[in-house]
Amino acid sequence: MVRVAHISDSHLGSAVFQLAERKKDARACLKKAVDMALRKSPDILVHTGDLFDRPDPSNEDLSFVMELFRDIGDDVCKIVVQGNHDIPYGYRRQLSPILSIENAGLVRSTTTEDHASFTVDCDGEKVDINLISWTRPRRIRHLLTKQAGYSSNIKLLFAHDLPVDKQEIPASFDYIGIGHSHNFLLDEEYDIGRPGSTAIIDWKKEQGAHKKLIVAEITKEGNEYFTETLNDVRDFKFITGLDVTGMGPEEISALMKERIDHLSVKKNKKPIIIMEVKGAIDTETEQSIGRAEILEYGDRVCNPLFFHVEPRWDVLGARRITLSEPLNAEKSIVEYLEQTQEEDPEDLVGLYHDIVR
Ligand SMILES: [Mn+2]
Repeated sequence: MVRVAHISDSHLGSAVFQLAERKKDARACLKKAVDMALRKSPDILVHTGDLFDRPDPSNEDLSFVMELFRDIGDDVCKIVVQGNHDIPYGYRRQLSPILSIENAGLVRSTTTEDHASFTVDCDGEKVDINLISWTRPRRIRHLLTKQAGYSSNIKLLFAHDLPVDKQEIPASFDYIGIGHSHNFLLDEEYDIGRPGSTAIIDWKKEQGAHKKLIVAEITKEGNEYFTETLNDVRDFKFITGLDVTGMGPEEISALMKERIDHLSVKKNKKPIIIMEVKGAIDTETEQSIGRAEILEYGDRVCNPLFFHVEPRWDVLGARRITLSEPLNAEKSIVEYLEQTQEEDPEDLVGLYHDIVR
């Protein structure tokens, strides 16, 4: 049996809302994931790419990663494939920072190529390892076929992304570990695992998403899977379901404050709060919403690292007017003027009477 601990997509250097604190968080999230993985005593620790958010990581991030892998020691086989974020645009693969880490002897990767195949020894058990770094989809199909041959050894495939149907993946692999998408997936029938990112990178795509450490105990007869939830080190609070259709600015403001009041936050944890507001409002209302006041209120009540209001509302050119008796012209004029607050109703009603007479 060989035990694989699988993590992915750490995006070191990324910072949601340009918050410098998130760069530190990303490192802490990776450290947390690695520590969690090591507690499972894996033979192989694999990171399926996008270790960095950019192909030119900061010295801080690069030295952090080198220290992290160095401290794991040589008892664990450490593997990193190169993700699309690790590689400079245009596939100039040789410039990836992953190559530096590999050249330092800290991890195995795909060198200056887009793939690699080698055999390692895990407690006397021979394990064939096949790697595919980020490359063009056609090239991935080609590499898959090339690496697919039968082996009596345990045979593993790690790729940043496999843009093919699962039925097209050759059955000769005993476990297929992938990354790229930041949400957890485990298909035990096809033995495909994707842990999701170690941190929240893009909250719009990862809201309510699960990220997990995948531990696979692999034998030729079949695999056993264990997963453990990987929460971001930072608290993210999503306030959703606010529909402000037909409301005025004061009502909207009151609703937002009420939802802030109901949030359970530990003040010393400095969470990131994201409030999504949807519905249909008119231009006038949009301009009158006291956003600064609401943000200030949120800051006071929750002491967040950052509070963001995401306006998902549609702005209507004109406000919908409700007329209780549309055939009653006089009443309709009054109601119209009341709802639009355009002019003094008396004037127009007087004018109407003059016309009718
Ligand atoms: Mn990614």
